[in-house]
Amino acid sequence: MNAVFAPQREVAVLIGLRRPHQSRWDAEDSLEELAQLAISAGATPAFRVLQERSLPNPRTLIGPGKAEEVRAICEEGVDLVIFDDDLTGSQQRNLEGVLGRKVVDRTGLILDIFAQRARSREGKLQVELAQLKYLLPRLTGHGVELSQLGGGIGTRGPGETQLEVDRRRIRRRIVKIEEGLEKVRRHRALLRRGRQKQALLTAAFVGYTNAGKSSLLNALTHAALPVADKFFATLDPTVRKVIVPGGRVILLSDTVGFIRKLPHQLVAAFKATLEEVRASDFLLHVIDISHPDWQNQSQAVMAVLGELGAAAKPLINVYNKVDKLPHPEAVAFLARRPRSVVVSARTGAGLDDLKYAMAETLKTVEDATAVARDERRRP
Ligand SMILES: Nc1nc2c(ncn2[C@@H]2O[C@H](COP(=O)(O)OP(=O)(O)OP(=O)(O)O)[C@@H](O)[C@H]2O)c(=O)[nH]1
Ligand SMILES: [Mg+2]
Repeated sequence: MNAVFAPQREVAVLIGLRRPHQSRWDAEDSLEELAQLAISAGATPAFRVLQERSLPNPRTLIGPGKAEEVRAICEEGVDLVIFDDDLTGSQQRNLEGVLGRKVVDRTGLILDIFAQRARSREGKLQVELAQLKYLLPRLTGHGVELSQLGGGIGTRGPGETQLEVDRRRIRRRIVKIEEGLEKVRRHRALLRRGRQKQALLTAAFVGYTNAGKSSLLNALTHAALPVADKFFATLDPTVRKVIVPGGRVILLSDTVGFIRKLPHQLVAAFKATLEEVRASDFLLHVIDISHPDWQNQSQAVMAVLGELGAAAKPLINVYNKVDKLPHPEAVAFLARRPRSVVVSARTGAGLDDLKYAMAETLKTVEDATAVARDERRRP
């Protein structure tokens, strides 16, 4: 690519709050993850600020002294200020006033990444829906306070009447998108019914973003799905066939990854996509065992599965990226846990074990279905 046309990466300062109950480690991990998100969105996280506070400041989240400190940092060529905590509409506006820079929060950042990645019509509609739902409560007019300031720079903007018009327009658009997505959902349900008629069982990959779900699907099925060392590389679901020991075919579906504090607007908007997870016969939970925070990541995934009503599904823990560990033997104990395999999508290690585990799970799923059927038939 010609460097002249390469888009300039925005320089960002990241800001986190550490609550008294939170360990420094926790707060720093969360800020580190925010940095990964910022990079995935195309920004350069150049500065980090962590403030210890028991209660967030209602006006600006961080205290006025800290805000002054951040304002000084902004002079160092910063374009963008990213908060790890969610901001209300008025906090965001107050902060933009104080700092003189664009301000976004974690949810806004994640929504931005999704908007950049969405390719399919369905993906784009879902992201737009989440963005509008995020925007709606944040659309507050300057109203009285600013009209008292007498106009001029910074006071121009939508007045209350314009805002009401905007709000109504947004609500209409939300209804329209929801109708469109309902059609997508019905179409997907039809496809699923077709698969059920052919008695094909399905397993869905779930896992933290960047855990290696798409890489594993590629390794198991010789597909060529895009993979990337970025958060949320995959948004649209894909289905591929795999043959497991015993000769049975399983349909594997890959989908969007999860993250801690996954915006609820996104979970709700991605209902059509995430239905693949809910409707699958069992789950393959991919865990990046080389990540220092894998246990918390795995818990975050289970929490989202709970939100989706899929926590009780049969599940295989797939501990991935074992090739990255300096002492792979140290995690051999994980493979001895029930329904757990240790693998590497990169080297292919453990993939046969994974296929065996799938064949076994398939048997238990079918047995359970047969029992349920017999019970229904019993007079
Ligand atoms: N060393 C190593 N790297 C891996 C392995 N599996 C995946 N990766 C790398 O991890 C990064 C993420 O892989 P993806 O397959 O895109 O992960 P994903 O879970 O699909 O991520 P999202 O779609 O973004 O949620 C890529 O850079 C992969 O090359 C592995 O077994 N070993
Ligand atoms: Mg992926």
